[in-house]
Amino acid sequence: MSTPTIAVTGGPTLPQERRLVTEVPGPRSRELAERKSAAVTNAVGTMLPVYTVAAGGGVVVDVDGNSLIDLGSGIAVTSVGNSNPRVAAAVADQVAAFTHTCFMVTPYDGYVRVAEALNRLTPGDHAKKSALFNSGAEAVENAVKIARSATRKQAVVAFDHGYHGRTNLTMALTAKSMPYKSGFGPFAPEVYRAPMSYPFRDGDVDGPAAAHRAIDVIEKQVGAANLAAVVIEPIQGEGGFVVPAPGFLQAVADWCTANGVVFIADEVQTGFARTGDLFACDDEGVVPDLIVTAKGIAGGLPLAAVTGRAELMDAPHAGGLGGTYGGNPLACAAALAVLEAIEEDGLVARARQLGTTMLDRLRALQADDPRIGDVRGRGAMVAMELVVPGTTEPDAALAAQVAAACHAAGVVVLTCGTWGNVFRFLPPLSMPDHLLAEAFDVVAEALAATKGM
Ligand code: PLZ
Repeated sequence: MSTPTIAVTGGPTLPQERRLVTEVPGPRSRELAERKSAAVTNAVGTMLPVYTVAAGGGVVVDVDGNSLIDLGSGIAVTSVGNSNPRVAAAVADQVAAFTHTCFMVTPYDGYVRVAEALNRLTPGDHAKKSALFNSGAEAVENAVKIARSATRKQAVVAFDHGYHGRTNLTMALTAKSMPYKSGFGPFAPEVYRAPMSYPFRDGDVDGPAAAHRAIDVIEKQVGAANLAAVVIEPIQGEGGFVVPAPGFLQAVADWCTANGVVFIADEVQTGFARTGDLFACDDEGVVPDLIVTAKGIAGGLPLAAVTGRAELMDAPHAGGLGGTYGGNPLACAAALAVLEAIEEDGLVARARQLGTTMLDRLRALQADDPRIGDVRGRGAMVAMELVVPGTTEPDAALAAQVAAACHAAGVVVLTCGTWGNVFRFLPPLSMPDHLLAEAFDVVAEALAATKGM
């Protein structure tokens, strides 16, 4: 039987197959892991220490020659596929032309074109402007700077289970202490937390009621008069792929509009076709004042953006925003190629298809496995929450055990969630059907193997 292959420009042609030639991790990876632990701070962890030499389509190939199925996309980054040929070619051309000038010194049109594209594609048809940065956290920080500058107010509200980054302000915005915050304080002041809509754990509280609950906390504990911005992930990522109940986001956004508060959607993880729309806010037609994007925007090159209402974006003084590398020409070239790939390869529709396949599969598993408390997600951003049967008590140990079994069998899976008990699936949108099916066979076997243990 012939194995489908994918041509990776400038790189190898990668057979689209799961192939294990050693244990995982193999001897070469283990040797590199030893060097890593001598040379790299232990504070930077590695989830699955197989050292990568190539990746593309739906696979990651390691130094030992193992080919693993990728259900993580480097945490929702390589949505168009790793080393997507279009992206690889665009970046190669740009490297040959020039690698950096600093947009604040002598600018270039790649930056402007990315800004134009974001202004056009993000939710809402009002006048928009953009600014480019390097990482999700940096962009979230800048969105808050813009909101504070525009409103002349200081307080910021984030939500339970929220994740926004690891810099000082974004640590403050992030909910979970370990591993993100513990021991790293003091944190930025004027950050407050409101309750999220979390249908699996919320009983009968519907979207509008959950919004009412959050708004009540905000009004009583912060006050709209002091509040510059509300920052929210329309589907939470690190916090557990929490999809708020319908109506929640819109009600919070409406309250912000009525109260002179900037509604900031953090679409760092959900953006660029991942959820089966170009942006997760599109699903319910929610129009944020500012939208923060990163990850999937540039196929793995570091790029992030804040896009929003022109009058808000222009509020800070001239020269008030920037950075040496923000909107680097290589990253901009990659982003333009990513947008082309999303459109021409029909990746929004592909995300929906992958999502349907994954949800069907997980729901079938759930039907006779009470440890799968909840199956949820949208598009190619799907999760199962593992619990003690018949309860909502998180079972993180089971999640870790099943993940380890998947890794050993050559499938890259990630966990997440406040309690570490959520199994998340983020395949590249270039994932072929046969590999997705095989990966879920592995997940099913790993779950079955732990039954009754
Ligand atoms: N906002 C919604 O998901 C990054 C973090 C992994 P950076 N999520 C992955 C880790 O353990 O560090 C993320 C996100 C949302 C902001 C960020 C931050 O983006 O590019 O990692 O800074």
